[in-house]
Amino acid sequence: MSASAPATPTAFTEASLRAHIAATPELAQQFGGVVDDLSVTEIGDGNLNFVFFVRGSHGALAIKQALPWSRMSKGARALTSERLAFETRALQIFAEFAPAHVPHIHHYDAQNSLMAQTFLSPHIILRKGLMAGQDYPLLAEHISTFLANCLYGSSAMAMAPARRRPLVACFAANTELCEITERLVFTHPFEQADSNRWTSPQLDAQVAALQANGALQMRVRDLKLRFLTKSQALLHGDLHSGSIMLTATDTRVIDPEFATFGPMGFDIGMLLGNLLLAHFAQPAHNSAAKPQILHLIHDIWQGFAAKFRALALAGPGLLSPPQPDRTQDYADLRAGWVDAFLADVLEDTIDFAAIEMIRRTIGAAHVAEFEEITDADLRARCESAVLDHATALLTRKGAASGISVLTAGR
Ligand code: SR1
Ligand code: MG
Repeated sequence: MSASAPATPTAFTEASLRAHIAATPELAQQFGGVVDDLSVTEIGDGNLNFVFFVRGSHGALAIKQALPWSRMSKGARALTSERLAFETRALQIFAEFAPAHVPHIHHYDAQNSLMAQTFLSPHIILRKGLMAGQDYPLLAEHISTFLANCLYGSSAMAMAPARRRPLVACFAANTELCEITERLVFTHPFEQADSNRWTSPQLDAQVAALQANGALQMRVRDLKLRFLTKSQALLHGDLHSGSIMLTATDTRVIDPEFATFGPMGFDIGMLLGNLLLAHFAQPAHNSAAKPQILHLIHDIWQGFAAKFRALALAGPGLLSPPQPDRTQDYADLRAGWVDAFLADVLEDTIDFAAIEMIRRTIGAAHVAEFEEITDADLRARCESAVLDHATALLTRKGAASGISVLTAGR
């Protein structure tokens, strides 16, 4: 695939998008050809793009437009519209491996940098559900399936090199979005940068100590190197709890515009790190922290590991025994190999979860769980615990005994 650069797209307004849909048969047919009664509302609340909810009497769509600048900069910061091509391609690949857990793409238009996908309803963003104290009994099952299927399916264990090499090259060109991650996740929070912000003055001394911690600094550099070079699988690239929409029975992963090939533990760790952030913020939102989120973290990892292991051992793939009739001879060796592989993914998962927790606390991009705490002292107490826990994780010694390392002491 070539994620070709679109011509400079014009920003749609609600009115001009309605006219564009009426004039575009591929879009109009999604509404049964009935376009007179379309209501169009801009509902996006992310950092980068515009999202329109289009509803008619015969259908509904979510239409995303990626302009050549980031939404949060209001036009000041240039950003290639090509990100929507990467998002579209990633969603198409994820749909091959986990069709039940991504929205369906109905239309992609590179010229206008516009993509139409299923309007997910009555789904809400996971982060908002967790903040409202919702429990999601099927989330771990669903998201561990998404992770295992997509990470294994796009790995060199499963995907033929002739298909995979061009894909790796294609997504390696998602340079601008990856640069945001390299800067905002791995670099700025660990140095003095204008974009950093934290609850001040309460956290000033703790941030100074964290940035002066040599062991932590070296681990962060090592993690950045792993992100840059360990091309294990096609990553979503920004799998936080704002990138999942769900109901009690249905879970969909959205917004993979940061997609690139990278270490499997990056996606898993970003998700688990955001769940831990939700847990650490609970004292400010509820009277007492509830254990559901910690159970969720355990269940997601255990589900992922079990499903990944089953996929890798079932083959066909890299781990297939050399001769079908020798399967038994290799059974233990193959199982041991997968377990060692998963132990390495676990180390990455813990590390990337910890770095995500730090960057969401002292970097440029924070999370609603903390942003909505109005009592600065209470917010700082919760955030201080985040920084302590994440620093301990990143400077831990020895191999992790299991996912419980991530939630120890909580
Ligand atoms: C400029 S974008 C800031 C952050 O929002 C996205 O969701 C990514 O997490 C990015 O780091
Ligand atoms: Mg996003």
